[in-house]
Amino acid sequence: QSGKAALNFTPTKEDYQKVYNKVVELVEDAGDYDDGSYGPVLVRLAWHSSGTYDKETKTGGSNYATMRFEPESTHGANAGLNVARDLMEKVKQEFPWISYGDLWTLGGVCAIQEMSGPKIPWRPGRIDGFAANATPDGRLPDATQGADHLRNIFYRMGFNDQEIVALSGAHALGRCHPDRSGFDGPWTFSPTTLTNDYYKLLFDEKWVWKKWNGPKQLEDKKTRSLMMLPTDYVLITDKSYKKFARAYADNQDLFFKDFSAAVSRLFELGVPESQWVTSEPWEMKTKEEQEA
Ligand code: DDH
Repeated sequence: QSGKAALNFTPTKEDYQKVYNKVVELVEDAGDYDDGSYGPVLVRLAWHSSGTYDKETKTGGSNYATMRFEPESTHGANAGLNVARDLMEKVKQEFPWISYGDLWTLGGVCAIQEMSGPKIPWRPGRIDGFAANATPDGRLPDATQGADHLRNIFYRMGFNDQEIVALSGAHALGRCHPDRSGFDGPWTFSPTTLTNDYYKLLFDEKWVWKKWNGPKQLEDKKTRSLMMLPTDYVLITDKSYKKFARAYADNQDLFFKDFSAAVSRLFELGVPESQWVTSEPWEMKTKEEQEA
């Protein structure tokens, strides 16, 4: 269907900017969802649609948007992402020519930029795949595990330790939901604004195991209102991760620069070079820039 649309319509950067603006509008219209925004869950959708990539077999990644299909849509790690997919479906109705992979990753870019994050260079070219392209369960990180597990998962995507730490800073955004992951609570006091607070809090607060019936997670001793997953906490216990976490805690500009580069690459995983419509990724304009 999208192939047919592509025959008589070649979208330009301005057309994609319209899609971006529609996402902004829908997020605004949606009102006070969760901590006040659908932004975080849109970032998570873009990440989970990309983070299935395996560089050895060149399978997974954002190209085919296979999370539309069962069983990938019902994988434990994707619990709750139907909320984000349903919101993006409203965008798709207005812009039927865009592929789901482009739509979801652009939604993530939009959410990060509009939540005060850095520009995330992005380009279109993903195509809709089939259920047969879906990846097996277990490719996304398991929050109950440790440093080695993180390396296994992210090295498989082609990332190094520095990039693992930079990407994890996305947890400045959003929260854990007991009915989705089983974990509970936000990582920072400003879950709809991207900052380097995630790293600062890791170092500055005293983290203790939460006493509850849920899965093992940490809480800050002072307010008991913030949380860290076991996989977050290893960023300051593992020697290699720790030096990057320290650098990001001390310098938000450095975090933004490295986060932007790593996320841009993350969202492109699994897309063959020949599919890109431009060799240079674009910087989409924020709502604020367009109003200026
Ligand atoms: Fe994450 N993440 N994530 N995460 N993530 C959760 C929520 C959010 C892990 C586990 C969880 C990244 C890395 C990891 C976001 C972005 C990113 C939740 C809670 C769990 C559990 C889900 C729920 O209950 O609703 C683990 C483990 C890792 C890891 O090992 C590194 C990365 C790389 C990103 C990224 O975007 C680059 C965001 C945003 C959320 C908040 C979602 C929401 O609805 O709010």
